[in-house]
Amino acid sequence: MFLGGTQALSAMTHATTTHPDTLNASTLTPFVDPLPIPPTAKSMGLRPLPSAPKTKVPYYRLAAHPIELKIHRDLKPTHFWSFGNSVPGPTLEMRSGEEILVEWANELPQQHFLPIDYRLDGADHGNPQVRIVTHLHGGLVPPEVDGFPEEWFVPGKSVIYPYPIQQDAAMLWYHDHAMGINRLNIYAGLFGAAIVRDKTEDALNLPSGDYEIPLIIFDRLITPDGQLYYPVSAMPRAPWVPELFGDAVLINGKLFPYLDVEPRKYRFRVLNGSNARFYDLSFENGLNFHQIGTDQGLLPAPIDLKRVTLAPAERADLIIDFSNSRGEQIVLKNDAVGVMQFRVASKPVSDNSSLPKELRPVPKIPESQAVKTRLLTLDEYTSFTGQPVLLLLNANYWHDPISEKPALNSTEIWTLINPTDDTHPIHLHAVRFQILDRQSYVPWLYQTKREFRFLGPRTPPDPSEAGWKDTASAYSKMVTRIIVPFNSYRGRFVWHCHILEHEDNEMMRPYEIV
Ligand SMILES: [Cu+2]
Repeated sequence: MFLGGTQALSAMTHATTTHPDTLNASTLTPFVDPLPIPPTAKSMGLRPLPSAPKTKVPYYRLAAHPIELKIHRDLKPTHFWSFGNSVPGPTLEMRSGEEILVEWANELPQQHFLPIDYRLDGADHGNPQVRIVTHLHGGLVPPEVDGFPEEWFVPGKSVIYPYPIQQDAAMLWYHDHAMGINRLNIYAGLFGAAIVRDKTEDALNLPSGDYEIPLIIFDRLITPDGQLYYPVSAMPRAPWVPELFGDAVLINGKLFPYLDVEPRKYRFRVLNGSNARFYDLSFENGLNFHQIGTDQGLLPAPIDLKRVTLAPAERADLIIDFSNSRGEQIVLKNDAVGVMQFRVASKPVSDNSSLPKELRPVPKIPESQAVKTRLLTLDEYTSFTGQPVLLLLNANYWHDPISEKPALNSTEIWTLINPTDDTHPIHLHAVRFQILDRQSYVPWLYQTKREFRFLGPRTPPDPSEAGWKDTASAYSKMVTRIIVPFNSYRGRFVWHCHILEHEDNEMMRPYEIV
């Protein structure tokens, strides 16, 4: 059994229950809007690299600004913030070994349109309301271009980040990372896909061009007049809520879209861009997914799945073969709810693309390679009414001194100890890693006596997450071990929970590769 489904449910136990001011998305007619495909970002010519002025590389400019977007035929346009004219913003196409320059600009208004909690670190009164800084999630890039949460900038300003991409082909994504308001900025629409390609992938003859499509899934709460609604707590001076769950599940910016497909193989690059929701995707008719990749690129071989489970920020690279479904209309479900429809044409087509048996070797990192094991707890603190009020990593606040200082080119095991009722998707910047195993344990014994009593054997990762990862689900009441080679760059980065409400309320820590 794959734990994702049940564990995902436990992550929802703190969901704020009713939102009288929001629309019930299930009352909208499904499958009346075609799936939008975010445009590819266009380079604005070549520019010299700041570090090597004789070298000119493609230059892009992505400016955050307000837009209005139709998310459903029967809704008025919705106000978003975007790095383009769509949400998600334009897709950045990159090749391993080729550097690019991206200017991230802030052309937003001075006032935020979502509820800021001024108690949160970084969002304090005195700081400007509107601040952005972009992180390339999964990008193995130097600290000065990683988008450190405190290196935000205000409307009218911009930064130019050179990205020296030298990593395996993978689907990355860019998103805002501004301290204390990250959950609001991403909710507002400040994110998009970034695809890295390389020669190994080229040689595989996977479906490409019109047959390779990103599916970026994110949930929102929508008011009856079609606007984004972000809930607040019952306490006016502490509006933070522990998780955001919306009943409106958007794919590439549309609610319940449909996609006309030919009866052949397609490659879908699926990203969970939600604040807190886990997805459990399946086809109503039982069609298979062939998963070929994880967060950080290709798996050693395709695996066949009936369900695909994704925590916030996780990606799945999927091949879906519609060749035996001519003339059918196939609904993609999340849990029991249909979220998208594929309309398969009836006329047969020729398909020259491949689903190779072997993709890219992913050598397992031996545990013996690790020079250090860190025990790190994931902590949640609740009020007297049982409401979560604060989340920490290893009982440390953001501003506590840096405690994790792995050496450059060393390998470590990070043991994530989760006594809470939630699954926390843990993301480390600047590295890729492998999941070693998970094991049930007795939380109170560890919390009181620092003793481990295990309730079962170590379970290896599910085949769907047994490749290179940058985000791993640390399941409730379990110990999750990851093995991490710190072989990118020296400097200060962050690691955090990718439930954005947790991250904004102290479940994020700096770490330093030394
Ligand atoms: Cu969390």
